[in-house]
Amino acid sequence: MEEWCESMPKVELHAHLNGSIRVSTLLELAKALNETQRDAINFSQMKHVIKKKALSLTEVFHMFDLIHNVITDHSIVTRITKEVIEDFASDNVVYLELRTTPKRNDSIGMSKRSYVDAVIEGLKSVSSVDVDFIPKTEDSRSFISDKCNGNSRKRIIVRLILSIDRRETTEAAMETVKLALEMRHFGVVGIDLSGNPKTGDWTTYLPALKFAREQGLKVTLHCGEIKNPKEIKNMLDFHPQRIGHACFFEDEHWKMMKSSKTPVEICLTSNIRTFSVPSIDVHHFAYLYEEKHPLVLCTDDTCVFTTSLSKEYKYAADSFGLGKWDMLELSRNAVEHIFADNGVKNDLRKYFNSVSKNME
Ligand code: 6MZ
Repeated sequence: MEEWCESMPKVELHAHLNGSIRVSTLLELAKALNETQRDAINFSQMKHVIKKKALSLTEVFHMFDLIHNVITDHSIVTRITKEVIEDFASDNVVYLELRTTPKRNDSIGMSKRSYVDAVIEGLKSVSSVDVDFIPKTEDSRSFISDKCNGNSRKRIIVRLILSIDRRETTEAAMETVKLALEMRHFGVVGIDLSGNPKTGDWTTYLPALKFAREQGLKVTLHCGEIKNPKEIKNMLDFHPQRIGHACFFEDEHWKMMKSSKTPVEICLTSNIRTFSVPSIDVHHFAYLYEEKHPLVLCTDDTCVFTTSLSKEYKYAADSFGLGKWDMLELSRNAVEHIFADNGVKNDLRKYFNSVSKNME
């Protein structure tokens, strides 16, 4: 099963760039920073957190602050983007929606725009695999069809989602949405709301999220990571294209979700390791899967949770008694919920069809 989950093509729709930084890179950058600026980072604390099996949400968000501290210039943003793409491609992810929060940091001359430019540089700089990130015109050659035709180089389609951090103001959230609109020709397809769920208020981000939707961007929301029934209801009332997590849902929320058929990005390891779900046998994956509700297995943060998309599939198979073909079907179904255009969707459908024939 492990080999099967590794070798089958996969679709990743919920991966945060900085949370997916390579562990070796994180340690290398932290060590270097520790040598030049002793106060900038607590290296031993970082090593300790990386090794921990279970992390409270507070510890997870502290970890993100530690990671953000090592991102001291644009070239590091470019490097980590490049490596994250390479890592997903080597795990046989054929379509990746990578999300990241555009960051302004005046002390290093970084604006939200220059941050996203550095991410795009990272996409361009991958050389070990072929990366498709520029949306094509309807009649252009299919990227993934080359793969069906026996091209042996690994290929990955990447689209970007810009995240609004819950610590941000309405103005900052709006700036991110405007940036996403400007960067559509570089494959930005949507907006995400994320960050510490204990922070901020839904009404702060609503104007920017509404604007994003009006302008044709897709929206996904971190929803129900903690118990907050009112916010969950407001988020579901907004009708986002997808939601992430859905851990603290009550009957009323499940009802709303079922009638709207909103796809759920499921991050098993993340939910278990942060205690958002007490144990895997009570994870809502089982309920949603049985109900045939649209769902997609995702990693969240491969570095922070020491996981990969193959591992998430293996975890689901082992925990819920699913077979190899169930896994491939789950992966294929994810294609229906991507934010990229129908051209990409059709190519991926064809690709999965040809792969499943070959795997028979
Ligand atoms: C909520 C999360 C998250 O944007 O700097 N992030 N937000 N819940 C989660 N699950 C535990 N995992 C990651 O990537 C890191 C940022 O993504 C959000 C947080 O805002 C975190 O700072 P970027 O690339």
